Amino acid sequence: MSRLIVVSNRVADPTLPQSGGLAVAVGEALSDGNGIWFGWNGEIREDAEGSGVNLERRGGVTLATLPLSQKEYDTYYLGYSNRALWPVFHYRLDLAEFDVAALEGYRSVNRRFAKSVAAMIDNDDVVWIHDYHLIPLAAELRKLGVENRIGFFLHIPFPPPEIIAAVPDHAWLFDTLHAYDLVGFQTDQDLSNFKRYVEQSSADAGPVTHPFRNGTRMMDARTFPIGIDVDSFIEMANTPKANDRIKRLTRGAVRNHVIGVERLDYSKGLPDRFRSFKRFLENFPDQRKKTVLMQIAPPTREELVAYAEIRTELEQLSGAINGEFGDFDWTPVRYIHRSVPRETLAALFRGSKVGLVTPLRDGMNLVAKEYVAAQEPDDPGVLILSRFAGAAAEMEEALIVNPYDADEVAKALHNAVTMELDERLDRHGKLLARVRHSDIVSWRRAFMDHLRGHGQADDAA
Ligand code: GDG
Repeated sequence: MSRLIVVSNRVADPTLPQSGGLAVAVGEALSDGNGIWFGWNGEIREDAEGSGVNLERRGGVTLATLPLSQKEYDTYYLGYSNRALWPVFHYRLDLAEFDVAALEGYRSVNRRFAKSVAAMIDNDDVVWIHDYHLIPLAAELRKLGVENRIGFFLHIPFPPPEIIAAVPDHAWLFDTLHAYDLVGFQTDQDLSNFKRYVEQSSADAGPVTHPFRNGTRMMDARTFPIGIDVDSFIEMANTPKANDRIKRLTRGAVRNHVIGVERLDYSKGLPDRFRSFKRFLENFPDQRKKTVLMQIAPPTREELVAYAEIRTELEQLSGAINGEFGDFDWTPVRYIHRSVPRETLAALFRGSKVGLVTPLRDGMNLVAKEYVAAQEPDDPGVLILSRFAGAAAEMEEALIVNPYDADEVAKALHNAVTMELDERLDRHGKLLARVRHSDIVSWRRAFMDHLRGHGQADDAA
């Protein structure tokens, strides 16, 4: 039987609470099949480069993992993936650092992953590779003679070619995408940026046709907006324990709980969000003691300077807002720099009148979808969503804002906390229908159908 082999940078134990969107999505995508999830186990070991693949069975999934050496971690993971590609793909050339040794580490880990994956593949297996850490993996697999169907999904945005032009060796990197049978993006905008890039980099080949041609192989590129497991999230938000948490959250004088949840990453726009919340307190003094912003921001990539800086900035901002506006009986910003269990998140979403999701740039943003799913259908809260999240392309009944414009976000906050029930019901009903329509199952099915070659010809993106 044809198996699905998923490859991603990090393999997480699907039975433990995780905090990465990819981990959540892939764990759910594999749990109903005989799939294998291959990738790094999160360990750094000096003998890593000589070590074999460790196989174990967890929650219906076979995990095939290997460690990285310190040098691999520093170059492939921190250096190229997260100091160069992550900022560039999030339109932040100002934060990108390019380094030849980092690029070499990136290439060599992709080669090492390819050797291990090639050794596991049977003829009719299908391989699904995830995210920016592993762009050249299919090209490395092809070099080893792997002819299986291989797909790639980019979880983060694909920037315009004018931004990519600043990346040294970008032609090498993006040419390797042509080794895939299928390349998936979150939104039509990402796909169109990719098409423009291909067009501009093959100027003499004429306008790009769809699918893209590469020697004898045809690469198809399409949009597959990722979603969540809606029912399991609803269930999590409605347990007796969740009800108890919601009671504890909402028993004081504060009426308007505003919730934000994301890894502490500069792409998520947290300092701008705090400034917008401050503007809301300034512009709408009557809402002051009624409103609290709870921001949960677990640490991520702490070794990188840009992440240490944003942590300091947020601590200063939350302290300054609480110092200026807070009172003996009211703390306007509750900032939690720790990961919290998923069930607690679901309860906090349901107990909060406003979901404030304002990234400066985001591939999709699953938190926006989780917030909508968690709401009480008879008395739902309001989602405020950045126009720069991929999710904004679908979720048009949210209050869509420009996260750089503090006055606009402050106004949306006021609109949200004062919105009448009829309008909240109407918006929420439509949003929930959308979140259900493009959920995690439809995302995986659409991608796998296209990858296996059974996709609909007429739904080309
Ligand atoms: C990438 C792309 C794309 C957050 N804090 C905690 C926690 N989380 C969970 C959320 C959500 C997930 O992590 C985050 O997913 P996002 O989609 O919001 O963002 P990224 O991690 O940046 O994910 C993104 C995604 O991939 C999927 O393609 O949507 O654009 O950047 O599920 O609830 N979970 C727990 N504790 C926390 O403190 N348990």
